Amino acid sequence: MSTRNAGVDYSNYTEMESMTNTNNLVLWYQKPAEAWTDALPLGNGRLGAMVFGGTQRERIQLNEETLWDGGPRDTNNPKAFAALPKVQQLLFEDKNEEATKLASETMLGIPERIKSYQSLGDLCLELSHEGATHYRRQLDLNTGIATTTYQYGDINFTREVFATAVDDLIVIRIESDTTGQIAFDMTMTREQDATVEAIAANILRLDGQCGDDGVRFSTYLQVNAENGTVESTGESLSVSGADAVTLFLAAATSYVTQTDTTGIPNALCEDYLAGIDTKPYAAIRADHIAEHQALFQRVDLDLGTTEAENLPTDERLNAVKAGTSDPGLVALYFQYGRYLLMGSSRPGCLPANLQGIWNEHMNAPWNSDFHTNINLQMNYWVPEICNLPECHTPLFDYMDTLVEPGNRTAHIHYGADGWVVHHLSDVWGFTTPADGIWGIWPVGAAWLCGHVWEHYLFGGDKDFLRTQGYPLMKGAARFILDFLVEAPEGTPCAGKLVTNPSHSPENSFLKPDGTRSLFTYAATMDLEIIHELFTNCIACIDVLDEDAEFRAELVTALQRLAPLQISEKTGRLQEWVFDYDEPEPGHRHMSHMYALHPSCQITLRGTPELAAAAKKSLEYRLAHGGGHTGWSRAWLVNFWARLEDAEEAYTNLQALLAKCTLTNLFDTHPPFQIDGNFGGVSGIAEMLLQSHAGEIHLLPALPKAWHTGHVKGLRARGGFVVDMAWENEKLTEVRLHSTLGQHCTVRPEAAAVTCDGQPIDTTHSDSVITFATEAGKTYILT
Ligand code: FUC
Repeated sequence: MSTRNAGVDYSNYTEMESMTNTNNLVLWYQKPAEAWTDALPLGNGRLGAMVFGGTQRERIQLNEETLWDGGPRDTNNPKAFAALPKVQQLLFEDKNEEATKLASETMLGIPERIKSYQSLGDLCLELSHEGATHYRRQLDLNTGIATTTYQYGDINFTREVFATAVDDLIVIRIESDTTGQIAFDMTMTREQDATVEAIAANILRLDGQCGDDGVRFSTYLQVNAENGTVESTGESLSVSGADAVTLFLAAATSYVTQTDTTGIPNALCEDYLAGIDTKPYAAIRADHIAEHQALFQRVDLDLGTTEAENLPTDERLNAVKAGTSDPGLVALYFQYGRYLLMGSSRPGCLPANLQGIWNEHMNAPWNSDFHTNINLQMNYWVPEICNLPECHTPLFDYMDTLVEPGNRTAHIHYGADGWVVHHLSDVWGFTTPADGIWGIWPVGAAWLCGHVWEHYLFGGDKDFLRTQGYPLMKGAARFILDFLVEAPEGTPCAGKLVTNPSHSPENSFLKPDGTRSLFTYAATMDLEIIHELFTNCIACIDVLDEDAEFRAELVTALQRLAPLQISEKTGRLQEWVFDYDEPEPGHRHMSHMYALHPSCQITLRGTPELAAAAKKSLEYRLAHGGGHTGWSRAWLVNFWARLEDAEEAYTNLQALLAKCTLTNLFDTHPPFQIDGNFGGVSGIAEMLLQSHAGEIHLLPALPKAWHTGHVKGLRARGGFVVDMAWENEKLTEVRLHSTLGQHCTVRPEAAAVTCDGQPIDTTHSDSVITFATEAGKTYILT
């Protein structure tokens, strides 16, 4: 006997879901995923899942963010400090090759490689619905639910999967429109280091340990069937004759902190599952949606629509690859990036790594680690402007964990106080130089500290600054103060303070004698990062009104820091201390342009000559094939947005979609690397709103393709939330909500400002308008 519409009543939340449920918030496809990068990602910050949506066999690949190979170890090189003066001398004497040799032998971490973040394993459902029709799978960004629907025989099946942060589980629900028709087998697998067994008629457990003494981990799969039966057969479970089935997946590892791996994975999983039997599926789902939407729905973006909107996502992407413009796909990509950050970086969790949280490998590309010479930072260009500031906090908590090991490395490698991080790290507190000579890049912590200050500029949280932010910044600055040395006579910046040793991340130069090197002193990016850090520290000290002595030390050092240089030969911003030729003029890193973005030492109106030089550098990079990796292309969008060149920004964004984006809209380096997604989102936001130069600039780089649209909920520095609409490239509506009561300067100049229906006093100059605001009030600009 069959009953149509069996299963739960969804009437409670259809209204909530339908609010913004357009095709520009849904990724959808007409066939199951074949490759892992076709599958759809789910995440709650701690757990990740990639849903393939198969009908014969469903694969859901799983991650738990702390499942890292390796363990805590002392990787400091005891020879480093003794070698430092000699290496510095050789570099100052222009003997780069000798310096490279000596530093390679003495200054790298022991060992110099870190271990990988690993997959937790796969959940496999053997559904045996071969030949299913009316197939569709989708990821609704507005609910954070992946849904697969199809018909098999004359029965309609629906499968929903989500990763709930409320119950900290991955939940899978299978329904059909006919009672008693759900039957499948299921198991869990892992390529290595794990065993699977049924520990109850409806519970399957996967247990394992990385290597002999690494992290222990566990995954529980609990199956609750409505009617029908569930049986265990050793390493798998079988359901038959059910009306609907809910699967709960709990996972945990023994990782507690860098030095504590005493967690008990089984007990943790049992805790996650405790009580779930008594919570109805509808309530679990509704709680998940409410929690998800509280973050996700803060920003609404409409860049205009085309007919492409009705196409499946892969076809839309293919159309863009073929050269068409699809503003709706850009809006989808933007919201997807916000969704990915929510999925991989929730408060209390680890930060988003090179793949966010989604990794199917045991030995992932670049170990799916935390690269700090652009990649980790790029991940965090999103949270402030895109209204997810709490998703920024995992980065700060992670930085806290690097302070102690970073102190030791500062001391052992450089005889310095404070904390240092080089170009990559892991969850075990790795702070020494890694991989090769390019790993001797001691400004990783200094760069990360820019995020701390940005978090304050956008949100104004002084407690954060006092208790967590400033101590991080001060420690990083302390290291740099100790590390800086005076450049000797005979060098281009004699008498100035410089870094030595130094790199312009991963890029090499040609010396006049024809030799090639990476290793130098005073690379431009170092000077820019340090300028930024010291300036921010001084501002921070002024806000907190403490540490006058340290402030004085910073002011003196800042005055003595070697300046940026414009090449006399080429007019470009110089990347190194000498005006070297470049063997790879299209190199993916564009480090010396850090001052243009993410920093704002170079601005169009504030430093026009440097901005012109940066533009030349950019054009030169691009003319030689720059932007060939996903993150590199994404950075270009941000640079052009800062230069207010809307069409160049747009061209590079199109290239990001066309050349560096996979079927599931993951960015590809290649291979998949999530930084490009986040860099792309940041670029889109920077095209619509900037606030780095002491003013809120509305639509600074709006391309013709987005001539009519609106955005709601972007954040600007100074504690403002911005809603605006435009038509034919002209603003038609602007609302600024002030959360901190700061003064506000807006470009372009508005004619008048009202608040609560009353006109507000304003001053006008140089195409900007300035007015005072009150916290909690909204201002309408006309
Ligand atoms: C940096 C880049 C590479 C890659 C790696 C993870 O080292 O130079 O292109 O993105 O990080």
